[in-house]
Amino acid sequence: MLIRIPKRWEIAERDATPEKHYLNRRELLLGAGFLGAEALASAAVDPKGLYPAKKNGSYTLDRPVTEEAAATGYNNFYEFDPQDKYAPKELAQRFTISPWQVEITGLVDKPKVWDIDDILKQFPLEERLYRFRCVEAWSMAVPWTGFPLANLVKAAGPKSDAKFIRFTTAKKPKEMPGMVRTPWYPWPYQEGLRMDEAMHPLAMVVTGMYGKPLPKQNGAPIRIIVPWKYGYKGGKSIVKIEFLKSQPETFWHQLQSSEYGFYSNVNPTRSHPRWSQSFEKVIPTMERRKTLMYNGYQEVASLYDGKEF
Ligand SMILES: Nc1nc2c(c(=O)[nH]1)N[C@H]1C(S)=C(S)[C@@H](COP(=O)(O)O)O[C@H]1N2
Ligand SMILES: [Mo]
Repeated sequence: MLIRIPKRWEIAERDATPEKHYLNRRELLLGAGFLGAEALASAAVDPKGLYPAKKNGSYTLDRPVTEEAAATGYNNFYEFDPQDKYAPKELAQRFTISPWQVEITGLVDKPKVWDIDDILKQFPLEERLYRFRCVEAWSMAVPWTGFPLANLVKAAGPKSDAKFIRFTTAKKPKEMPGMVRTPWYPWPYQEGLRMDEAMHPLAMVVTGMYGKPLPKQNGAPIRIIVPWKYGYKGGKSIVKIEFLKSQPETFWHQLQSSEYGFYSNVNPTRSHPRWSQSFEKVIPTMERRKTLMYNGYQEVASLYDGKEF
């Protein structure tokens, strides 16, 4: 197995944690029996023939679509590996995603525990091309398959005092070796949006990419994508969606509140305390590009006053 030393630009969100907490990965992998996971890697299955979904031509790119192998082979999914972006692809393969349920709860008229199959039956899928920008400054462009988050919100019937939404992601330590290695992290990974952000037509519930069901390392079977925000706002492998009165605490904000705000809109003029955000590096070539305000999705500007963090 290749143990890779991250390049400088890859040193990232995880720096919130002192390096001494990291145990020797190889020892842990051996101990936990994770070597050989590669052999278990399997292609996503699509028994209902939902993919590829109809393309929505309104979403166009100013750059080429990222090669599928790069977008599905270079991941941030700390539950599987908090250090090595090439590792989740293998380590996530033994993660079980069937059966899968998503609980809708909190300030709603229609609380419900959805089975993933019923979500896929209820909400018509479409494909959209979106830019994607990680706070660490790498970026890509991906054909996501899913549906507007607003459709799920409307189906839940939010009460008038529901002002925020919290997304909770899977916590299955037996299948998530990175989570076991980092007990000091505030698991499960949680994220949140303000209600008007969640209702914006760009905010998406994603169940597939590249015309196929989501690979496990990209957040199967269901994740969120908010293309005008840094990538960490889009929780992977969602199990609960809660409607709340007040702004929820989030994973990265809890770890390092001075670096990761609740809003986290892509903004080239607001540097991260440890690096500039004015440029990005496009995976896999690491070609340098200027970062765009709101990642180029200017239509969201009216939701903000420009000072949000
Ligand atoms: N549950 C969970 N969701 C997560 C993360 C994570 O570690 N755990 N990482 C986030 C970060 S930092 C990014 S950049 C994106 C990466 O998504 P991708 O691997 O599909 O590109 O997922 C986000 N969602
Ligand atoms: Mo990220």
